[in-house]
Amino acid sequence: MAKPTVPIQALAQQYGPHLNYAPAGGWRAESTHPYSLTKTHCCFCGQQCGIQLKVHDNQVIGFEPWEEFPFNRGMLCPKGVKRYLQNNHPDRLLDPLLRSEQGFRKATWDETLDFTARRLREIQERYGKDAVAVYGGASLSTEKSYLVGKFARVGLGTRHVDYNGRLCMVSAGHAYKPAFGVDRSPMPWSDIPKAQVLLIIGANIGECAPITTDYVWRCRDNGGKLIIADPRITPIARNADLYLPVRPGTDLALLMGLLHVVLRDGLENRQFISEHTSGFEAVAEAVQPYNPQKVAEMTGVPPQSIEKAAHWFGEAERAIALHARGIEHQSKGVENCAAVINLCLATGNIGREGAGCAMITGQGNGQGGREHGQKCDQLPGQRSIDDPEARRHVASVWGIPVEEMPQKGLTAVEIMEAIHRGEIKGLLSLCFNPLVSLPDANFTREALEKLEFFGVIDFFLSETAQFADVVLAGSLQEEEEGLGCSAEGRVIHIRKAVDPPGNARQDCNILCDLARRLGKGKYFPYESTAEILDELREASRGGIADYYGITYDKVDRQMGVFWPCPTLDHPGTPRLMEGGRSFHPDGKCRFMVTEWRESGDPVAKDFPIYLTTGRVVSQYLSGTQTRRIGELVDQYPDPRVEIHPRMATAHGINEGDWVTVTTRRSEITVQAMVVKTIRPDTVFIPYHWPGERSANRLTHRTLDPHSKIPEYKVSACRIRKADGPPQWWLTRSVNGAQPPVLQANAKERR
Ligand SMILES: Nc1nc2c(c(=O)[nH]1)N[C@H]1C(S)=C(S)[C@@H](COP(=O)(O)OP(=O)(O)OC[C@H]3O[C@@H](n4cnc5c(=O)[nH]c(N)nc54)[C@H](O)[C@@H]3O)O[C@H]1N2
Ligand SMILES: Nc1nc2c(c(=O)[nH]1)N[C@H]1C(S)=C(S)[C@@H](COP(=O)(O)OP(=O)(O)OC[C@H]3O[C@@H](n4cnc5c(=O)[nH]c(N)nc54)[C@H](O)[C@@H]3O)O[C@H]1N2
Ligand code: SF4
Ligand SMILES: [Mo]
Repeated sequence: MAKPTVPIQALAQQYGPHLNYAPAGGWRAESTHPYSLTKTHCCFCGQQCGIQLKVHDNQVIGFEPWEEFPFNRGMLCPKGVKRYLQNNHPDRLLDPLLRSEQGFRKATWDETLDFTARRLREIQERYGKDAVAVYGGASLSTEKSYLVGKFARVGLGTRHVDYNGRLCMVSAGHAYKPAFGVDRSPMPWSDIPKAQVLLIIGANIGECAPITTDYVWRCRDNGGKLIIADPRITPIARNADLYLPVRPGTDLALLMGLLHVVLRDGLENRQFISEHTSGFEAVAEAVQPYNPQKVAEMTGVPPQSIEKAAHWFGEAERAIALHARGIEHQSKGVENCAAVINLCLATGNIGREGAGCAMITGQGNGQGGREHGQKCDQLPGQRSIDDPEARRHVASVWGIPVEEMPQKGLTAVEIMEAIHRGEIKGLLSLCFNPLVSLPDANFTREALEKLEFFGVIDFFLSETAQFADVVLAGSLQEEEEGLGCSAEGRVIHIRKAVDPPGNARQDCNILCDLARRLGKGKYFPYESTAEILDELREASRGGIADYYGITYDKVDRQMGVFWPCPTLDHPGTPRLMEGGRSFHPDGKCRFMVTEWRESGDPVAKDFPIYLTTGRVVSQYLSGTQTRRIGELVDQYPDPRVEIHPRMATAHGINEGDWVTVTTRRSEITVQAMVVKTIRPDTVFIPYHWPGERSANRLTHRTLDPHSKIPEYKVSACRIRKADGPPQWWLTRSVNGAQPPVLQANAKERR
């Protein structure tokens, strides 16, 4: 089907690119009517803070803290206190939309679902089953993400199903799984305050895991020392005992250097190494050349700081290393994580109170969403899709012949590349906004334009959804019952507070209805998410992420259950590998050899500056949700480029000047934020915006060879002072600062 090149449709013009802002205090004045409170969780990041939503007349009208929930004890960050403004937002999609000559038009469910099923079937008949792909997401509840995997493999029979966690959590998983046999934080967060040394590498905890800050401060109050490695002096780094200003993309050398010093000075734990690990000798040999002098040259971290960090970590009885996307969003993301693990294994810091390593999971259900089969290489229970026994087990739970279980498919970025090559012709996407979040956005845009059929399930018309043929109006987190799993491995209960508004439907209901129209209804007979959970419990039974013993009731009673939880009377497992025993059959933890290599977009004469990208506290991911909330937008309205004063002076740039940042792919023009808190050879741009404000126009598609994560954290760029404001700024609104607010309010539109 021919697509307009710039698919700005009638409704798209109404909804975007200028989004509606929710005013302070919500869309309606605080109700004086009685309200009820629903204990649930924040829909945003992987901390999954407990919160109580205030409900009146089937609408979420506010919140109250949930003081008893042990993880956050009532605390919330700036996004958490505004999350309630979405349920009733005037941009909510209240009906399914169908693309017509004039743009999108409202349509009925029968029309849109029949059309979707027909187009998917036609494409599969013409080009084969694998010509369609499914994208899922890790903001979905665990039941929904289980359903996405089953829908793709049974409903459509395609092998191509993957999710947005491929941009997020996979480097950690691809290191932890081979090292420990399990992909989960090995320790609960309550271990953090007990550590004597905390190494935080590539994680902006203050802005991205705000409640974890509290655990870090408690560690320091107990006398713990804090080491931070980041090219930027992030808020938490300002209070560090030792700051390591690592050059983007060079963490592997730093981590190998730390292990070098530990081994050189005999700080390793020989007993732990011999009793609980394998592969030590090869790693010891690999780090041999990484002496502090050499590492200092590679990373920009002074040799004395490398020595000091290694000694603090190696001499501590209890040390913890925490990491996030700063080291994982690299073409050697997996090896960076492996190097963190090697350091902890060599010093015996695993499986004990106050000791260990952990990835700080990013997305709301970033943990639960990577356990039950929406990944291309995975079946429920964190089972490998290549494992014949796992295939047999899951096929029998699903009631399909094992030969019909599709094999491993492509990963998220590879799916977009296959679409660009014309190999994948149809895409169904939920909970993913790839136009904003994938690297090299111009490429993504070209790919989306080539799709013969594109269906999206979302509750807002995201930038990506504007390319769709159908948009199915789905549900917010609080509109459907389910489980999630937080960064520390705690399974939590997302309670349904309200029904979806208007004619919007629950995501599970949409997927099951679609499966029926594809002739696969008998595999999707569920009347409730509890029934999906029951099937998931069976499907995961005996697997690594064993949920058999987890029920909604038990999660409520215990305020969360840490998996694995193999039986109904099992209390759950807060700390994994207690005593050093891994999940591998031999019980050993495995060292992994790591090897240095350059990043995929190296700095050179024409592009001499490092560009790194990431987040700010007030915005969330691709911004479809938080760019619609006024008070959050006011905190940081548009992307800016952080530049060190020395680099700014060299380029004649002052605070607030317009700066054009150019990479080998493209350029964007944003305002300068001149700060002393960044390395003088590096600039930083947050990525939460679309179009001409999109940092992902600049990034590149180099992937880590194992995890297939893009290298968002390292690009090469040059900068110049722009002549004046860019087009996006000049045309953004009448008064230059505030996008226009749509007149109609939610009530009128219903
Ligand atoms: N406010 C807010 N919070 C969020 C999110 C959000 O969008 N907004 N998203 C959630 C999600 S999905 C995720 S994945 C997490 C992400 O959480 P984080 O990983 O903490 O956040 P990022 O900003 O992506 O990057 C972290 C840090 O890496 C640093 N960095 C950049 N390059 C390098 C490098 O080469 N080496 C090292 N060591 N550090 C480097 C950056 O300066 C930054 O401070 O946050 C979660 N929480
Ligand atoms: N340059 C650069 N790019 C990055 C990163 C970076 O650091 N730098 N970080 C990467 C990371 S870590 C991540 S996690 C990705 C995130 O990238 P995306 O996953 O694309 O971002 P989201 O904003 O979560 O998009 C999710 C979409 O799903 C919708 N949605 C949310 N919850 C639900 C739900 O329950 N049901 C349905 N149907 N829809 C829902 C939202 O409205 C939104 O439109 O971005 C990646 N991109
Ligand atoms: S820290 Fe994360 S989960 Fe907690 S309130 Fe903030 S965004 Fe929500
Ligand atoms: Mo993420």
